[in-house]
Parts: sequence; C-alpha cells; structure tokens
Amino acid sequence: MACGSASSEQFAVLLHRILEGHLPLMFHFQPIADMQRGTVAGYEALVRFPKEMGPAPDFCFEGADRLGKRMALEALVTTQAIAARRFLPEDCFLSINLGPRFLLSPEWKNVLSSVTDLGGLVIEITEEESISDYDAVREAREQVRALGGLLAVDDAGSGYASLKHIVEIKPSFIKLDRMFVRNCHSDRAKSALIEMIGRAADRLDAWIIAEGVETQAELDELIRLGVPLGQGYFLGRPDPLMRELMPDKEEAIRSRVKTGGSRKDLRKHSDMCPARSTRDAAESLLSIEAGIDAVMVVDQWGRPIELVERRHDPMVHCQPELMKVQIATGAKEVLQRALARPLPCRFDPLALINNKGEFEGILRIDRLMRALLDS
Ligand code: G
Ligand code: MN
Repeated sequence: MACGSASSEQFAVLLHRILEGHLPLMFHFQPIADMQRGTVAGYEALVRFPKEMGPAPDFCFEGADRLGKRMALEALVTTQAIAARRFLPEDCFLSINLGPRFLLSPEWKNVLSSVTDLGGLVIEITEEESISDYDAVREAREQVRALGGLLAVDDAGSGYASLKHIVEIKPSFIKLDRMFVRNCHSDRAKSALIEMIGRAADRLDAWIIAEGVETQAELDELIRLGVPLGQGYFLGRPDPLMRELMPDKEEAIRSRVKTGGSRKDLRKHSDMCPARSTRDAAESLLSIEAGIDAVMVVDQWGRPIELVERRHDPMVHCQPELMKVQIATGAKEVLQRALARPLPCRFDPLALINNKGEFEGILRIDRLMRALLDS
C-alpha cells in the first residue's frame, strides 16, 4: 500500500494523472486569527488529494517520495497554493507548507523563476525532515524575502530539530505545535513554555502562531499570555472558502482582550511618519516640508529599511541599523532592548511593523519611557 486506501499501482496511476494535470488538486483554507483584534490575519492553505489516494496529505507526499516524485508533487502543490493568493481578502496573508528538502531543490528555483513576487505569502518550513545545510536555507530565506515573502517554522517544539530551526533560520513566524496548546489553561508547564517562546519570539521580531486551539479555555489562556495569532478548530475549520471568523468567535476574542486588560498594542505609543521608496525622495521631502522631522524609506512591499531624520548636527541623519518591533510586543521589553543598543544610536526611534512586516509608524524612546512611567 503506497498511501491510504489505494493499492501501489492505483496510487502511482493517480499520482501520474495529478502530475500531468488531468486530476485537479483541491485546497482547504484554515483561518489564522489575530488574537488582539478578533479578525482573520491570514489563512493556511492545506492541500487535499483525491479521496481514493487516502485521507492524509502526508501519506501521499511519502508515497510520491517512494516513487521518486516528491519534488515534482511539491512543485505542483506549491505553484497552485501560491496562485490561490488571488482569493485572499484584503490585508490577509496566505501560509503554505514546504519541506526543507524542496526549499533547497532545483524544482523550487523553477517555481520561483515563474513568479514575479511573493507578497502576502508565508512559507512554513515543515519539521518532518532534518536540515543539514542551514546556510542554504538562510539563502533561500533571503530570496523569499527579496520577493516580499516571509518564512515560518511549523510545528515548533514537536521535535528536537524545530527549536534548532528557529535559532538557525530566524523565521518571521513560529508556529507553536498543538502539543503545547492542548490544555495550556490547566498545565502550568505548558503555559510557562509558551510564555518563554513568546519572549524569544519578541527578540527575534517574530510572531507566534498557536496551533490546534480547540477550546475556549485554551483560547483564553493564550490571550492572557499575549500570544498574537491563533489557529485551530475552535477558531475555524479548514474550508474550501476563505471564510471570516464566526461572530461568536470574534466576540470570544474581543471580550477576553478587553476584560483581560492584557492587550499589547504599541501603536498607541507610536507616531505617524511618512514613507518614501528611496533615501533621495525621503531627503527631498524633509527639505521641502518644514513640519516633518523624519521619513521612513520602505521597500516595494512597504517594509521599513532606514529612517531619515532631520537633525541640527549633522543636518540629516540616517540610522545605520534600524530596530524593528512587532505591534504586540510589551513596551518594557522594547525599551530594554532599545537601551541595550550602542550609545550613538541608543535613543534612535524604532520602526513599528505589522504581521506582514509592513511599516506602521515610529516609536520614540522618550514617548515609550513616558508611557511606562505613567502606567
Ligand atoms: O502541521 P500543520 O500545522 O501544517 O498541520 C495542519 C493540519 O492540522 C491540518 O490537516 C488541519 O486539518 C489540522 N488541524 C487544524 N486545526 C486543528 C486543531 O485544532 N486540532 C487538531 N487536532 N488538528 C488541527
Ligand atoms: Mn502548517
């Protein structure tokens, strides 16, 4: 048996028909909820093979592997998943699954050569295969970033390798394995671990996505711990359509965030700041608008690159190393990190970014200090 209920021969025939484009692939989309706002932040695309091949996609990929067709199958699935971005509601990202071996394969390079951008795409590196060449993975991460995409480490904590993946790959998202989430409200060891990984994520400017949220009690605990994103049957099942959250789930999040008083949102301490796509354009805006004292240079996906500020001496100052922070990071944590910078840039403003890595505003050290003193 190659996979599920099909015989080896049947499986090989079905696989061949898929790869030839004669049998369509289906996707289901599971919402990933913003656990501060009660909205959908993104969707994970989950491939669904024809029923006769068996129920679980993993078995089908393994079956394809045995036939020497895994890379071809991953290329097809990935290409179609990337194309599904056209169905995305505004301001949402699409998360797709990729094995590390595929990420380093010529087949992936081939997929990349046929796309012009990866804006709005998150690539989850799955944990089932080990990685021997992290340099190559970092290079692939940079290629993805240069095209506007972001990387995630999937199922973090499920095997010894995934923690190593986090340290080595420094992804933008860490998907916390559902093993940590199950009963996190009643198991202090689990909530302590979630908190610890959350703190590590803040330092990496990464977002945590809690997987496998199945109950209200788990959701409440995750919100209390300040986990920014969540996914699971309780919040929404995989569905052929990219659906919004049910109103009762939206309310479940919003009411908890209000009563819990744990809402971490740095936007309330931030200042608006115009953005331009080149340093020249930023400097010229400063020279003509006397009322503006800082302009952010952003890339084509709106991600901050450098801040150009009006100063008395010298007249214009460009930060060598811009510090970026996520909206849901605690103000105290941010200050501690900012003040650990070398003296010449210790008090430079920080760039606030959302979960797509886009620039939201600047954070000034004096405002943050005042907010903490007043709290
Ligand atoms: O490893 P990965 O996170 O990509 O796994 C996604 C799988 O997890 C999908 O097959 C999806 O159906 C399943 N899944 C999604 N939400 C939940 C959940 O709340 N509980 C469990 N047990 N499985 C889930
Ligand atoms: Mn996944």
